[in-house]
Amino acid sequence: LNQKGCVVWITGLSGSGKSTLACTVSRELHSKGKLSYVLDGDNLRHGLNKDLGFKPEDRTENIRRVGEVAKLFADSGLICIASLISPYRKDRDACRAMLPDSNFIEVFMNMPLELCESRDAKGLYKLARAGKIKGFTGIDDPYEPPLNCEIKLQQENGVCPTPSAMAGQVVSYLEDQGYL
Ligand code: GGZ
Repeated sequence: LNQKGCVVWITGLSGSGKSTLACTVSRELHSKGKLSYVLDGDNLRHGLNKDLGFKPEDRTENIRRVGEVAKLFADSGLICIASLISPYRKDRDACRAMLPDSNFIEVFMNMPLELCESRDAKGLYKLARAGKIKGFTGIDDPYEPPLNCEIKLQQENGVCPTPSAMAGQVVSYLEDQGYL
């Protein structure tokens, strides 16, 4: 029985493809007979974290809580996939510090702001540009890229890899590390 759990922490701008990747990795793992669970920032903000907004201290608390829950899932032997903007390096590092080091796998969606903004699925960038949302990550709130992430996903020759190609990279990494 393979029960080695871990946390796959996906960070990046709104619209960079975090939720899609989380979902695709989870489905891929399921097809390999491996249980995983997705903790998605936007979803959790409707329940566990519905008391939190987007001020820096609220984001920090949001990430801390998700980090704690992810740790519980990993302790139980699951692969826990967390997808949150998690814009501040110190908050992500604090989550990493909760786990034995190799059990925290940081995945950076290194997508240009222009690409994320052009997708604008919910029209939030448009609102942020118009000043109707204040403190939007990438517009008037910072995103601090990881310095030492385990996996960096990005465009090649100006083209973003497909979700399934990116999920493949994550799954290969998990295989190499003995999680599958
Ligand atoms: C960033 C915001 C904001 C502001 C609302 N800044 O792409 P989405 O829309 O569907 O998901 C984003 C979500 C971000 O939640 P997280 O919990 O991942 O953020 S953090 O890790 O920073 O705590 C976005 C939407 O909420 N959203 N206002 N001001 N994203």
